[in-house]
Amino acid sequence: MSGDCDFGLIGLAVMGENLALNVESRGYKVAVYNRTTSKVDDLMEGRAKGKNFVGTHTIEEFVKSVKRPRKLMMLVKAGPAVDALIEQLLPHCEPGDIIIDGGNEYYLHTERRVKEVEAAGLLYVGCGVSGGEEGALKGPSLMPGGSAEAWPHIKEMFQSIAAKVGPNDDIPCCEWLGAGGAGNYVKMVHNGIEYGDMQLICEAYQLLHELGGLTNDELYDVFEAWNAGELQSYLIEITRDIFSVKDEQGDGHLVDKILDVAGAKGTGKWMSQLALDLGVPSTLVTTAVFARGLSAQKEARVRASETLNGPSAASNPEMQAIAKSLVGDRAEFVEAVRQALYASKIVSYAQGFVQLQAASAEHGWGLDYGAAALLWRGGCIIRAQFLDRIKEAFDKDANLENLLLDEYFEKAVENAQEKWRKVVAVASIMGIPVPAFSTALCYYDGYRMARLPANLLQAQRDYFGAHTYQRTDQDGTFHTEWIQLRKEPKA
Ligand code: NBP
Repeated sequence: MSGDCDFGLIGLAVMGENLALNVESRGYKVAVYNRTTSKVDDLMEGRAKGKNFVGTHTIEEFVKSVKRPRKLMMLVKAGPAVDALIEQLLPHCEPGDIIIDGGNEYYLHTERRVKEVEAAGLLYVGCGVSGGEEGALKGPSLMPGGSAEAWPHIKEMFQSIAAKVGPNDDIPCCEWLGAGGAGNYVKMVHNGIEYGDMQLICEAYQLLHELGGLTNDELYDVFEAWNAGELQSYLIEITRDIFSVKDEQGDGHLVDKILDVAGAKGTGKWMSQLALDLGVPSTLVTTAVFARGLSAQKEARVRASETLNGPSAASNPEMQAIAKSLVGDRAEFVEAVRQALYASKIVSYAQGFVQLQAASAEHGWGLDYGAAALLWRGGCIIRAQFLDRIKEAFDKDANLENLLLDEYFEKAVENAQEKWRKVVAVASIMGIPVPAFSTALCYYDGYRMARLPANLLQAQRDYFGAHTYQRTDQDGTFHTEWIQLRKEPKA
């Protein structure tokens, strides 16, 4: 038996409730269920009143109220809750039904669930959802992957509820990404890039505020100007807004009253861990994760600040003169920081796509990188104008090895690098930590070096552990008895 709903949604917390309303607003009839069933009643009596919804109080009633092949989406806490729900859904579902998980799930869980659910004759989709509560309601970025057969069934509905971009606002930020956990992986990299972007903006803020002496009102103007150019993005826009908000409980701006301890939910850490597993240097996200970790050691930092000294640059006229000669006057400094931010951001995205390529190769997903860039163009937290350029780069060359090799980005970094280097140098001279600006620059310099000092590293490994090495002038694997050949030490 099946009902007449086009779609079913489980999980009526912020994301689920708003997504259900979004789907209904596009002309679909929606069944809803929540473990705590009073939330179903609250929705039916509240925001869903008079709309095309069916509220259900058991999983069986929920499943039976949806048309076959059923499209049943979960937006619940990731992890065991999803496994528990799949177990409850399966006995009531029928072959061909589609179970969709919209949570921030670890991609390997989705890889496993695709196999388990397909073995039961159903289809399974792990769909990254980005854009928070507002995105879920008005148009999120959707990143689906899993059982490919499910895509034709959900495509129209998912593309209709997704954010739209393009000159006519008609290109949906929702495309099929690939098999298994591809959708969750792309969402995880999105979140990791978000970590990098936020850290870069925070470093720009500290430089402008502490070195440049800009007030919150001046920072507002700077971020407003930046948002009108190549840095245009949601994160720059909300940062601008933050500098305008006054503290309702006292004097001054709210941002100055907020404790400098950053929280994290873990997707940045996943991306860093997986980068290490793949052996790809995603240094921006890793640095951003560590920067949040250092911020969380607030009490230790306060103690250390009473003991550890930095350069006396702030009070040293000679150092200040060097800094000034590097970055010029205030306007030039602001522009230099903008260029450092832009170049570092390009490196961050380049690293994200390299990691996606490595993961896709390992799992055989056949990821479409241009599509991933397009999905991030609207609806999500990292939405930014320059994602159009990334899409264009992958449209030109689907197998582009690194974004930095695309002509547009190559030139952009080349144009920015002089100022970028000066900003990192000045920060170092003045004792201001810019871990993300610096690691981005180190990656750029390391990546463009035909020869790195790893020759010496290989010699060290062979010396102490007989790990062998290869030569530049001959094929084969070599080992040297370094102690026998070395110069006798004096002592
Ligand atoms: P939460 O992540 O806070 O989850 C709350 C929902 O999960 C409630 O409906 C709750 O039911 C249900 N739930 C739990 Br907890 N354990 C359950 C179980 N064992 N069986 C059935 N249901 C269970 O909600 P959210 O913030 O709306 O996020 C939903 C998903 O979307 C998460 O994976 C999240 O990571 C992801 N996401 C969130 C955002 C965001 O901005 N919040 C953005 C993008 C993605 P109950 O009412 O009975 O407790």
